[in-house]
Amino acid sequence: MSASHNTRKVLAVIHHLGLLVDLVPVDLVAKETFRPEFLARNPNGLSPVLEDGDLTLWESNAIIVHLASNAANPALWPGGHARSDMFRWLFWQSAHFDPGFDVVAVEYMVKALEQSGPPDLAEVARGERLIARFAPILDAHLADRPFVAGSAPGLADFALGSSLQYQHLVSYPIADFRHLRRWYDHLFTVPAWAETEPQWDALGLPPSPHL
Ligand SMILES: N[C@@H](CCC(=O)N[C@@H](CS)C(=O)NCC(=O)O)C(=O)O
Repeated sequence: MSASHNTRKVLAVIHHLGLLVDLVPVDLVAKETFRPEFLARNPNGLSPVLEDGDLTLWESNAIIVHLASNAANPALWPGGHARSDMFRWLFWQSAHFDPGFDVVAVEYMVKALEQSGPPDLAEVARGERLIARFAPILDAHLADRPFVAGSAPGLADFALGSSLQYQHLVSYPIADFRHLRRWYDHLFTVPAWAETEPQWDALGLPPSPHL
């Protein structure tokens, strides 16, 4: 499975919906997303990309929305206010929740994998400030619910959970957020989440203690 957290959320949704897809792995460390054939599909040079008929779609949250909206699965594609609530968390994940975790993971994990130099501690501090600002909001939201939108896992859980996927490799400052940590542990009871855990050993990294 891909070690990219943005790709993992897409894989989890594919798995949860039972979709049949052809997976084309890209090696991020080898910078394969900057090859012409990849850039033709996503000029950002970022994974993942979905090709569905004549549609080529990038941005992981757009991809999971596309997949869920085309599948008749009310848990992943609710109606009315619940859909608006789901979109709120998806946009928030991308704009606010993910960047802090992403910065810290890049500085400590990606740079080590790429052998591209020591962590920039100013960047780490910036990422940690973002986590300190936004993680308490999700922690408080999860105080009285097992999943982000209630009793069943949905797109918001897969998206937000992806931001934490390196948490056994990178010491994120989340020790105080006990509801967040309980929710993330609980996400591993969802087969689509557990079974799309990256193969860390293939990257020479330790396995997740959640499995
Ligand atoms: N907002 C984009 C972010 C995609 C992204 O950052 N992908 C990472 C992997 S998790 C990537 O391809 N990184 C390669 C690079 O930065 O060179 C999305 O949600 O799809």
